[in-house]
Amino acid sequence: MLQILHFSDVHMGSGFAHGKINPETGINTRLEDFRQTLSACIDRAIAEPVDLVLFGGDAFPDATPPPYVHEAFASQFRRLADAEIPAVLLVGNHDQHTQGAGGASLCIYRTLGVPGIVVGDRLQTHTIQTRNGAVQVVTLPWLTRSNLLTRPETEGLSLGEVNRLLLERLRVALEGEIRQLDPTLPTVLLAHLMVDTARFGAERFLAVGKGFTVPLEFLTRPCFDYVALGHVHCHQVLSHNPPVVYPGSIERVDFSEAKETKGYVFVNLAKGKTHFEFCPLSVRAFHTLEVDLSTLQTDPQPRLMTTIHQQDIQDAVVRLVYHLRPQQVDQIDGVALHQALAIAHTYTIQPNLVSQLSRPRLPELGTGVGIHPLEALQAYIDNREDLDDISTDILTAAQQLIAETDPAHITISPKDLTEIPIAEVYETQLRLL
Ligand SMILES: [Mn+2]
Repeated sequence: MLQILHFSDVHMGSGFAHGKINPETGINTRLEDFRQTLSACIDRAIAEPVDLVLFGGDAFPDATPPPYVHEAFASQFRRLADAEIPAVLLVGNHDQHTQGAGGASLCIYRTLGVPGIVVGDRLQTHTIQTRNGAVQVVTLPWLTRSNLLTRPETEGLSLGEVNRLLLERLRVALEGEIRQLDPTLPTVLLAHLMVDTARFGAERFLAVGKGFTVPLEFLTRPCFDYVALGHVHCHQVLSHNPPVVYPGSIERVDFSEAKETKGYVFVNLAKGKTHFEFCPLSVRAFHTLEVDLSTLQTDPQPRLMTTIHQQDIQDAVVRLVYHLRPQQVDQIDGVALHQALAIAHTYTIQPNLVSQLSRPRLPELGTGVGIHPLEALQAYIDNREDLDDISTDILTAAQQLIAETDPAHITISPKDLTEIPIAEVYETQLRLL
């Protein structure tokens, strides 16, 4: 049996806006947080000691981090090399440089020949000797179309067609790797990708209609005893046989990850009977304190202070969002807010003036199970006297547009109309992944 420590998505050097300069070191406190959390992972690896460390990709926000950020990452892997624990560093999308092969930020480890460190920047099988025997690690870095396709092959194709072609190539290439595996050795697939069944925070499918995703059945092959993933920041287990696991990011990169537990995965690898355990890391808390004061007829300040005191914000990254009417602005005691928030690690205050002109949602749009776009438009026009003159033209034009589209795709459900804030989170997360 082999012991493996698997973590991913370190993103060292990101989220500086949520930190402050440490006056003693001159370094942003969020870099110190990330370094400390990565160090906690490496501590565990050395304390055991494990036989192998797997890093699932996305070391930095981009492929050209400043030297001190590079150094913060490298100094932790140096500890593994000193302890003679082999490690595989997989290349994620944030690690790739646009300028050709070998451009990934992590390739420097191979160039320097750091003992025991393997860089996974292509689909390849590495047989690694550990103190408890050999293990095969198939590395599958973030795929772009240039990895498996040539320009003439993709010319004139839609994005969907390119993705289908890319998947077909991946299927063949992966099959080629699988066929030459030694069936007597324990085997891990280490991949940085979006699986079609991956979810995050708001329990929505991440993958729907968003770029290149890989079907889960590509990964759940009996030849793999464990599938170590990277890319999605929210820890999740996609399959148990074999285990297919996203450990998630090790630190909160921004507020969209406020509610997620961060950690790494400890794996006991054995042919056909792998066990794993998610191990939470103690990381800095993020809290959004939000209150609507605009409906209050009394002094809004006590409600605002109660909102702050309800949450344990000591040493947390905090954002206070309050909604108020323009007439209430003078009733807010800004000095008291700053005093109450001072125990936070960092904080931002976002007052949000509620416009007197904004209309409440039309009740007609909030009821029923699915509403036809024409009905929705009719309800809108009925509530806009200024559109009376052109209402017939609008409806006629809408009917023509709808006639040109497949009606199955354009029914608006009340759910869609209420999910705008989640959609914002969704966009934020996709940008980070
Ligand atoms: Mn990624």
